[in-house]
Amino acid sequence: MPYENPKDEAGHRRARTERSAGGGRERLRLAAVGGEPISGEGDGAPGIVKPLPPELFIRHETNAEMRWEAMRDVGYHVPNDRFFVRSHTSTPIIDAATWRLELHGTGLRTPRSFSYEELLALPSVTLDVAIECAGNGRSLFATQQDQEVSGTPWRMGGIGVARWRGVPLAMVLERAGLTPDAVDVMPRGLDPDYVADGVDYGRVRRPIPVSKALKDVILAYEMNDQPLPPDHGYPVRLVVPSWIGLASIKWVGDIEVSTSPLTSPWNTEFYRMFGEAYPPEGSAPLTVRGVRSTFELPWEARLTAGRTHLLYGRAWSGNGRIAGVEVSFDDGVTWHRTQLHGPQVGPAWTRWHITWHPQQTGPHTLLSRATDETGAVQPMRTTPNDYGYLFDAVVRHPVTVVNG
Ligand SMILES: Nc1nc2c(c(=O)[nH]1)N[C@H]1C(S)=C(S)[C@@H](COP(=O)(O)O)O[C@H]1N2
Ligand SMILES: [Mo]
Repeated sequence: MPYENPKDEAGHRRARTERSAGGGRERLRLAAVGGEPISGEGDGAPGIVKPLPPELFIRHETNAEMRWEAMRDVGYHVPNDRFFVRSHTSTPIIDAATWRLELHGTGLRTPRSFSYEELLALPSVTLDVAIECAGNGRSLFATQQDQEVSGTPWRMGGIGVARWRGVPLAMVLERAGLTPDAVDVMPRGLDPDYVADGVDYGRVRRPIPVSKALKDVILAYEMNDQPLPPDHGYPVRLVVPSWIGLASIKWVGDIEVSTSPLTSPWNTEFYRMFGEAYPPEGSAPLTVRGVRSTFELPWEARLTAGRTHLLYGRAWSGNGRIAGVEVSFDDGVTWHRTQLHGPQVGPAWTRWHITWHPQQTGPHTLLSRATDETGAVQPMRTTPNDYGYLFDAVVRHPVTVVNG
């Protein structure tokens, strides 16, 4: 059964087109819808294999968001059992013994395929890289900016950093005779066709330019020293550093390499900015992610008054390393520099901490604001777009201070 989601991007895109055809400007009522665990389904979710205990995850239909408090006292990497899952349909169960990666297209002189064993036998690289969904933070358009956007209502847990091991995509492309005039590379997943609002968009796929493919992309077969878990792309997925998560195609089965530009619904209809601030055909396809930060605290954390609390968080940017993170306890009137600690890998993230000694009980809002090495800093407000992509504004984290 194809999975249909009335709030999904495809449905909204069609509705948007119909509305603009009719000249109407009214908004669809598609605001964030809670994000509480669905009761009565055990620990799983439709299409996801691994358990999703409610203390670690917030479920969103075929997706599961990491709870940030689950990262307190956890090291630099997100363990595989708590890494967020974003899947358009469901996790396919693939037998690595019969799986093959097919390389084909006009941009290859010697198209060929690789078995799992052949890939594992090639020289490997190991990289710490964040994967973050373009929709991470989407629900905050509604809660912070009073804007209704369509799509999965992620809070800030649509991100994770893992240590990925695999083969540089460049090596595999070279072995298939990449031609000098090749321009685009399109990996395609082996998960079921994405069907939404009665339209079959085919298998999840999205082209990346050859220049990016040769730069730092890997065909990963290990995640945190384990074979890739089924939900994260077993046996092999792409890991595309610094780009939106969609580019990191899971369960890759074939890669088309072309001497002419390639398209798919994922770079024409979805994963572009649409809306008032953008041209009618949308922005260019989304690539690099912006700068963001968050606290490793429960949403609506409870902290005791009259005590010093050590608050932790993380910050990340597709532009490179984090230069600094500031925190405000008084709604942005004053800002305090945090201390950065631990590894600071550009395409991954940076941990930070700061102390806070709250005196007054009651509701508080904590703000964190990161700056990256290019000088990009989180704004107080993100320019809206219809699908709620790339929310990069300072997050208003609700906290209640209670008597000890
Ligand atoms: N084949 C396939 N690859 C995919 C997807 C998918 O649905 N199918 N989802 C993409 C999106 S939108 C994101 S954000 C990341 C999520 O990776 P994760 O589930 O390992 O966290 O995978 C990407 N790769
Ligand atoms: Mo995504």
